Amino acid sequence: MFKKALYISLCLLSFFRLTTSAQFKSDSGKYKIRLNQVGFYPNAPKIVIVLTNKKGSFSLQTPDKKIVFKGILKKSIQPNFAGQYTWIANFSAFTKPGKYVLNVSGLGTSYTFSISKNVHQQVANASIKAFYFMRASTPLLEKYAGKWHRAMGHPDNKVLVHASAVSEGRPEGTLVSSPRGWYDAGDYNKYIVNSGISTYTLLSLYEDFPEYMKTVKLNIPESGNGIPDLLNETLWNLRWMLTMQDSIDGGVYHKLTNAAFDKMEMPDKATEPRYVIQKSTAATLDFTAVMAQSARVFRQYEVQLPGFADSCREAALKAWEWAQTHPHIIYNKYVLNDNFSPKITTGDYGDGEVRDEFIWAASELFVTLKDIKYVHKINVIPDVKMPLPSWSQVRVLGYYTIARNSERVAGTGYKNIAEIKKRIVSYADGLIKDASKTAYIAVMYKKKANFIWGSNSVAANQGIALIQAYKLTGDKKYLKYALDNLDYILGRNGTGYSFVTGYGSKTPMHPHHRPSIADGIVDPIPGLLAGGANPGDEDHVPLPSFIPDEAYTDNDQAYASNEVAINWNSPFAYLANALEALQNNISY
Ligand code: G3I
Ligand code: 9MR
Repeated sequence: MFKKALYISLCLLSFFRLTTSAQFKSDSGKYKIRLNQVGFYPNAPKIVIVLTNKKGSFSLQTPDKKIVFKGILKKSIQPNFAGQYTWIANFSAFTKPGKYVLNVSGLGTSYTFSISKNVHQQVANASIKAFYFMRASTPLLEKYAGKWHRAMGHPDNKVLVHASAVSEGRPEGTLVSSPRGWYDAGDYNKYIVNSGISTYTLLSLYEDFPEYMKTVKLNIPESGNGIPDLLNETLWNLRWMLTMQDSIDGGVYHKLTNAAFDKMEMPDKATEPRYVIQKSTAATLDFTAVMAQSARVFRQYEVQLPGFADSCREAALKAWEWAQTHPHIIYNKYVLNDNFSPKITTGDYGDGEVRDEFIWAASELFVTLKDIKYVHKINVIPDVKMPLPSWSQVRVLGYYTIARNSERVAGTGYKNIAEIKKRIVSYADGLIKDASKTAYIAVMYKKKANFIWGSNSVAANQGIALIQAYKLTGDKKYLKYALDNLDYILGRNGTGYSFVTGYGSKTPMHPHHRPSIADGIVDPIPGLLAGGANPGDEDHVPLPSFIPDEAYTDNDQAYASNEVAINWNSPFAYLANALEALQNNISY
């Protein structure tokens, strides 16, 4: 009842809010002019959304107020989710590099932004470097981490086997060593299911753009060792994932966590006992997929990493065998906590439907081993659906793998390759249909249902789908739509925030991220993508609006809209880096 009253009053509030916002009251231009706060490529589209209710003109100006371009605002074809039309400033035809502001007559002036080549390079690099900041079991040294250097947290070399995880040779309380890995998110726990899609997405960035990714230098401890830094960073998590497999039976623990979430303290202060918890089919299959992919990717680095690709292949095969004999072991916290102690209340990543995990794992094994038996065993195309990838929905990850490696498997006789490619392209066609009619000219704006917990990863994963379609067809139109979603994340959205810490003029300062909260440093750790607008309000922190695309608050308690997570940063890293790599192919 209370929530409903709150909802109605917040809706009313947001209706009258076109002219005011506490968050931006100092300058209405900065609040009402919604743009990619980082900037634009010289020859790419340059679209800015203006929140006003009347027609008017705009000008592009240098910081010293010299007008370099003039235009007329155009009304959006569709209203936004609050029912209001937006006005569009399009200055794509202006291509001269420099620093600029956009002025809208009667409204004010935007933040300063750049037009330049490589305009997203820094934020793209930071989106990968962010994973270094998420490393468990190592100190972050000042020469790599700057002012965010910190002591080692979570050595994880004495982890307890939880009662839910006992097996032959590993009774309850057995100590296992499971160091390294990335912290999942704002919490300090490590979850195989979420590591699966996150690691895959970074490895896919390498598989799709190897030459570009070889040029990306991140200043991490391994830099300069002959392996691209993206892969170096990914190895930190892969080596942890390998320890999560029970070497006797091949099954993989669902997660390595405390019994309960830590306090808001630095990693080295968080010393509660850690457990490996219950093997699950989803974790074991996600592990299979990532290890099969790793075996393929790291085969090229045999000299630097002797035996690593073989270890990954063996681990993948053993995990796959376990999943054949345990095809439906589901992680369910209620069942687990009814039967075992201590009770485990950390993140679930529970997924009751594992058919998609079988498809993904089989696809990776098929491509790596060039052995058709894996995809013949299961129904790879069970229906017409093309669900957007997320931690719980991984089917299409397998399709991407088959499509991007179609030459590698050409000789296997597999009949579905053309069909899989066709589906990816028609899925992308569905995404872009009418996207330019939306109030913010972006695929992300087509459906209210996109605004869920981690909505920014929806925008980024849509971007990946569009880039896959570009790679399959060579049609540059898909890149423009992918760039729209990048613009969305970097500020052309209903909140006016660039959602990446440290990149843009108005960025999250209070993410739900324990080190950023506890380190006493004003600036949060850079390069982290906040979850984004989510009217679900599962954390019950008051939101400024329940309109789907406005439902965001920069509050460190707001884990449903302002947490950070590896499975959100990784598709963002893919999107930002892929567009950097492809920038010369984007034109307005
Ligand atoms: O998919 C449904 C959608 O169909 C429905 O319309 C919508 C309406 O509520 O809900 C959608 O599901 C939501 C799902 O997130 C979307 O991904 C669930 O309600 C929501 O509970 C679920 O939240 C998950 C959350 O954990 C709670 O379990 C997030 O996906 C997941 O990213 C998040 O992960 C946490 C870890 O548990 C712990 N570490 C931090 C991490 C990030 O917050
Ligand atoms: O910090 C936790 C975050 O990582 C999770 O996404 C979130 C939902 O599971 O839970 C957070 O922890 C909160 C817990 O659920 C309830 N008590 C307060 C904790 C910190 O805000």
